[in-house]
Amino acid sequence: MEGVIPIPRELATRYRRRGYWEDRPLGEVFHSCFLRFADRLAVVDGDQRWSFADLGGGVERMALNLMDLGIGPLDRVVVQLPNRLDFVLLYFALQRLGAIPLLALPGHREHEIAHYVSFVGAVGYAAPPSYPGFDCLELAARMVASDPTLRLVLVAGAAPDQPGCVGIRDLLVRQPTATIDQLRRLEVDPDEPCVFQLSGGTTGIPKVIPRTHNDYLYNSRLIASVNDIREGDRLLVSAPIGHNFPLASPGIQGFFLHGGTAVMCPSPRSGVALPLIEREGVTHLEIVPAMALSWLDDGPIPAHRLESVRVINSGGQKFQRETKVRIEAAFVGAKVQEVFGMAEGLLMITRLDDPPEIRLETVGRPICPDDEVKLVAEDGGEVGWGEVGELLCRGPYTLRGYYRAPEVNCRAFTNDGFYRSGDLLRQHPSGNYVVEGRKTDLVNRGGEKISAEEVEEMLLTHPLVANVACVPIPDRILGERMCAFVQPPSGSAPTLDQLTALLTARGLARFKHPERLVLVGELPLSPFGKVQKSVLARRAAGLVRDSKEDFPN
Ligand code: AMP
Ligand code: DBH
Repeated sequence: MEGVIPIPRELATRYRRRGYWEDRPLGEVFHSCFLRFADRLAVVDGDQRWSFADLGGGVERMALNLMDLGIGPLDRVVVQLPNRLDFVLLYFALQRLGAIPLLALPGHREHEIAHYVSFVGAVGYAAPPSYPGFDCLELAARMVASDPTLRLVLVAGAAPDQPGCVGIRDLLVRQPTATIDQLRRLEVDPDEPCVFQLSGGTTGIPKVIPRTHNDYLYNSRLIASVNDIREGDRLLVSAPIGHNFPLASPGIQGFFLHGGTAVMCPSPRSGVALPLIEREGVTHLEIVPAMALSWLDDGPIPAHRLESVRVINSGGQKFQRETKVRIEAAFVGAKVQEVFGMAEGLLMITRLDDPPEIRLETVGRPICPDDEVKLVAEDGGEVGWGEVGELLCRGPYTLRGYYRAPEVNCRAFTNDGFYRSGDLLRQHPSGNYVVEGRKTDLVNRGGEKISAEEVEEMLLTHPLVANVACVPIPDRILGERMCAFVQPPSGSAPTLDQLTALLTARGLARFKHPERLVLVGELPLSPFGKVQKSVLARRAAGLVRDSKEDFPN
């Protein structure tokens, strides 16, 4: 497909020979999976409980009806659905057709959605009628009127009376004219994209990541193989379902490959998630640190019966060791298994049988022997063992370029096709990796570079800090100083002196101490749930502009 950079032939041949790439379209693989596990429970969504047989039937009916609506191989559909059964049905129906869902998140708004629709030339947009403060149907109507390619609006629930709108559930009820034979005859090339994922992007609009059938299936098989998924296991889908983590790493794809159940959780709040874990006997969680911290702060977790949980996959952002220890204490019998993942591809993961110290301290290591990982210094040369460097990666499920982004790609990839992640890692004596921060997550205080994460990690141990993010605040003399945005636990708040006392007691160099404290009710989170430092950095800059005096020394 134009705009997609393929993996070079000699590597592709190797990945096929070694069995990583199966050359089967995702839709076909999951179709067999639904047949194979027919009697097992596939999806729980509120009171609805669908077996794999139900799901397989629903997906097929939906695919046929979408075919009637003119959707076929390589057609793009922007999908912005919440964690409900509708997503699962539509996602796998689009896979059956070889169409390409672009997975937007519920938190995206007109700015992003309208851009994605035109950028990828989408023919369809799938959404609920609205999200809080955002009328999806109204935007859809405007986009249909102005966008030359967009012609189909798929609405969660029943169809509203609006041109071009079809209810997603109507696609289960209608009698299709397309036949299963026609569906089987569709030509779906497993080297073409099966989904467009989005990069987290801290600046600008997230970039579009093409993932092929071959690489995306392998991604899920690979990580599911070390996730201890047993018959009858249940995954709580609490982060936005279209994101690479809950969708594919291992997520619902990995669970379905093993005949496991996906329990749809409509909100990551503890008041919703914990009772659902108890009611459904959930065995696996996939959480981001902000979620864990808010559950711990809401406490008391032991009030619920949560002993069904065995594996807590955490990822997305640095998960502090202390938080892992606290969350394991709250979920008695469960182990935190960290995933260092990216929608761009590479996955590292701790192994459940790694010694506890290594499991708590590191983000694991790659799984595939052909994941090529390098840590490099500024000059591009590899750093010495144990030293911190930028993570570059390449492999059978890592992208070679963002979709239609030649200029970005020149910067984001090396000449030999390694993705420059911007993450700073070092290798632990065990061979696992430790995340030290991001290249851009530094405060430059008069030339001294301070890693924000190093300071945050210490501050998080203070009892009056529920969550924290440190960002640069502009300074006339030093260029930048560090400003700590602290979310205190309910009912009390720390002072800067108290925090400084902790850092002094822990022996942290004086120049690394934050020099300004801002208390916030909640840290701003990205649509996926990561703390958005770019928003805080802008706020910090605003604080300086607004103050009459120079920033105090
Ligand atoms: P994205 O490009 O939005 O998929 O985000 C991927 C990025 O999230 C990685 O490059 C890391 O910066 C960050 N990330 C993901 N998992 C972890 C983790 N377990 N620990 C620290 N950072 C992580
Ligand atoms: O942050 C991520 O993008 C991420 C985190 C954990 C991810 O893509 C994943 C696991 O697959």
